[in-house]
Amino acid sequence: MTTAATDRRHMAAALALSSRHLGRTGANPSVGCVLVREGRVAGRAVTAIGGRPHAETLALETVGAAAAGATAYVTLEPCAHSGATPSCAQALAAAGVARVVAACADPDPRTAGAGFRHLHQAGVEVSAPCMAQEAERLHAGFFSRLARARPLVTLKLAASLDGRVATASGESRWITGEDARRLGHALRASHDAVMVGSGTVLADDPALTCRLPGLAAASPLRVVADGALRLAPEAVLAATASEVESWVLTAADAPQDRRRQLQAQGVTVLEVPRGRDGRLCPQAMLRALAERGISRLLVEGGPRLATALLRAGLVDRLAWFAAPLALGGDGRAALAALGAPSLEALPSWRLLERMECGQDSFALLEAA
Ligand code: AOF
Ligand code: ZN
Repeated sequence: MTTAATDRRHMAAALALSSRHLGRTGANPSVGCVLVREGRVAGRAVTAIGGRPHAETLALETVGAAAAGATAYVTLEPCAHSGATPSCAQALAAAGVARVVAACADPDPRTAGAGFRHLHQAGVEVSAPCMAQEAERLHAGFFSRLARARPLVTLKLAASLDGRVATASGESRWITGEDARRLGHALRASHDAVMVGSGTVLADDPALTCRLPGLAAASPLRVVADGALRLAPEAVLAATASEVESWVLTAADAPQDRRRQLQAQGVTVLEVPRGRDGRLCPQAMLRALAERGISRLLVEGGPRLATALLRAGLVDRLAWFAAPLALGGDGRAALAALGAPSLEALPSWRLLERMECGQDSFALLEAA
């Protein structure tokens, strides 16, 4: 096998590892690291849950002295900043790693090339990029937060074949089946936060947690976009705020007594300016989340919030479940008017993944 092919094989393993802790490493990207010595995998690790320790530190710990002469495959440039512990670039060099293959550079200003420079100066051979496109997809949330000051936004929709989410009377449980719901919960686990509009909270009183066996701790933080602060203290999201974090994005003119009541229950209330249409400004909502470390945001509806984000061009990915059911024109549409004057004016989507999910079908698309 050529060096390039071997590098890709090990990098693919590092990328797979990195995907395991997506949405669980706080403001830190989930990085994968594979240590290879004499053609054999000697150790591997992914950034710890919560974001620390970093992947390289953990992988080096698993191999001890055997790191000498090894090649490290990392999905991101090793960090260059040291604090309580040495930087990953320092740690790799100090352990005697001979070569580092990195998928892509780290845009964090504390690293941004300094990790590579340090390795180089320490006599470690550096090869990068390697499978950069795949790595950029995995680290897209982290990159988005740093470069655009907003999280990567994935809009999840579960609709009938004709794009309806409820009957005319509002009945929506359950349009998609058990398998689709399980995948929906796995999606939650791989995101830092899940957001809904206040209409959805009033209609469904959702918990928005991950209820897959063994993955309850992977539940994302919950966010409600709620300009008028309609979230009732009795709502599940408010009542369980001490167990799983709940944040409410609201306007400065929201009722003070309701705000105090929710805060007393442990709900974090954040103020966001209104846009010209009187609704919470979508850009400002995302900025507020990014400022607090949210890199991967899953939006679960309802139609108003989904439409506002789409109209503002703020949806990066669509996670679309389609159920084998037609609800007809009197059913409630998944999306409200997008106001596009022509087909060309609408965003187009590139298919990343498609799969069957019991009776339903699932497609993951990214903005083209
Ligand atoms: C690595 N390996 O596994 C990760 C890295 O807050 P700190 O000190 O943990 O630093 C966070 C930064 O470290 C983050 O912004 C990103 O640049 C880098 N993440 N680096 O070498 C890792 N997760
Ligand atoms: Zn590091």
